[in-house]
Amino acid sequence: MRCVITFGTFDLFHYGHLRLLERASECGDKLYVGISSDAFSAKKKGRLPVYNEFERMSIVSALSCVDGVFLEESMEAKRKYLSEYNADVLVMGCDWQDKFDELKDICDVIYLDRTVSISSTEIISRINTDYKF
Ligand code: C2G
Repeated sequence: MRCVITFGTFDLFHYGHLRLLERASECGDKLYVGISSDAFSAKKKGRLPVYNEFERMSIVSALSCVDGVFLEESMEAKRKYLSEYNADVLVMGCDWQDKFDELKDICDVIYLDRTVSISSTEIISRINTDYKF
């Protein structure tokens, strides 16, 4: 049973997130997703996500390609999570290219192409410019 893990904030869930998760699930038999906690997201992005951690976990865990979710509390805790799940593969988008290669001693590390011209930040700016009522 090949276990795949990926991590992310997955705020304002969008098509780029979906494509990443679907392709990650094709890298193995089970896919578990570490959802950044609100506190970790605020530290990483300098602001709280629009959707809180409960909402983001609920949305991602509802996807047919996802077998489970857990809270990701820090960037440094990856090795712990990967060991706890006995993960065979870590999959991340290429904006993280080479950033997690030090984990190659415990699992394969795959970086997938990002989906262009969509991001949570892009969605917020589109709303601010085109949907200001
Ligand atoms: N992603 C993508 N295409 C996009 C946007 C995001 O493929 N247009 C991918 C990212 O590369 C990442 C995943 O979707 O692998 C989640 O993206 P974010 O929610 O932005 O997550 P991030 O802030 O990169 O958090 O410990 C790692 C971090 O938790 C990753």
